[in-house]
Amino acid sequence: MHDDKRQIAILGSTGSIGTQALDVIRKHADLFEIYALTANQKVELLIKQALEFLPEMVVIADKQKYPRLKEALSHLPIKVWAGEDALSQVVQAEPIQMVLTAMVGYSGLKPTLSAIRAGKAIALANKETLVVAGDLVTRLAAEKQVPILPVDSEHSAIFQCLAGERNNPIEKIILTASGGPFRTFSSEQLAQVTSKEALKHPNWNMGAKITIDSATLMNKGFEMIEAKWLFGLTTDQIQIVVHPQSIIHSMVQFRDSSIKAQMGLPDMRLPIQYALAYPKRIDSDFERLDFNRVPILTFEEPDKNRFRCLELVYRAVRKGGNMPCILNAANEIVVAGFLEDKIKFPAVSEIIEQTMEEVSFIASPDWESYVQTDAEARRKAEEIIKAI
Ligand code: MN3
Repeated sequence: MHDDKRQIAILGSTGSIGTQALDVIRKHADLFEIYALTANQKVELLIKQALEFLPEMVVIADKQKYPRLKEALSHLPIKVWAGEDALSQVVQAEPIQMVLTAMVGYSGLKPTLSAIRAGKAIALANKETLVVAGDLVTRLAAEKQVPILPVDSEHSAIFQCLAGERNNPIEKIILTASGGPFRTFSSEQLAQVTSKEALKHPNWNMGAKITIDSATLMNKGFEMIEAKWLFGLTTDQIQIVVHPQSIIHSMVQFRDSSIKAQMGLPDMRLPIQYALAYPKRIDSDFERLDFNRVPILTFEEPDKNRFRCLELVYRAVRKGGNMPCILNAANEIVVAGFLEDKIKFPAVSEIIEQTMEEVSFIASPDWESYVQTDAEARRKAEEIIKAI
């Protein structure tokens, strides 16, 4: 078979994380091999990637794009599948060693659980998976002894700070936030911002959904939940600090008061590469940080009044059960609405809050209840948007 190269499946290969992961893999063809690529709809890019990386299999979630994909790859021995269910099947293929989950939102949950069930190491870029069902996911991963390697830059930073600290408990973590494009805006200014302005992130180059989440600070709230599950922490052990330069990617404080930070220029390829090659550090030609050219690093407290989504995240976590799932579903709907300019910026948190109040609460949800909750919360949020 494929000698000793690490066999990788990428869920969401045409998105921002997926394409950056392929950049890393292209440069390290001696270490990694692509076994499977999947995309939601961008069929032309998927074809291009398949022709370059020659995976064993490709999946397009949007079934209407199947004929085009099939035809374009018909001269090659690549298996071509379509549909959501195929995503959960391909990740179980025997030779796959690691699955990079780079899909957007709730849709990443099911294939991630499927990959864990099959014992595949997870490079987790789909934070919504842990926001929605962190209990299910982490329990299953522990049971199957499957490592979940964070790709989110903050969580990768924390994970890197924990190297060599196996028996030293975390006192707290300091999760840094850039503050997004509207960090200095007043409430009045926030009421007028457009999706176009929100899509201009100051430091990080990311997909549309996460960029809007960064502008509302929902992303940081989600990352708080993600950290809670990944590192087994309480919310009291997680401090969010706004650090506009995005040089410190997060920190860990230990019980002797020592704080370790992981730093560098903001470049998602580093946390992607760290997860793919873990536990090894491998070469990179990424631009190096020169401290003589960073005049100042600043820190400030996040403002939960101007950025209400952050407050809603804490409320959802305190409540527990299916509440974070409701929060996530409502957020996916309002972000789509905001991107289509159907709603204004302040309505984002208002609609989420109303959805959280109106969807039925379940204290100990199982898989079925998560599926139902997600559907109900989406319906409710859509209804509220239509009524505006
Ligand atoms: Mn992040």
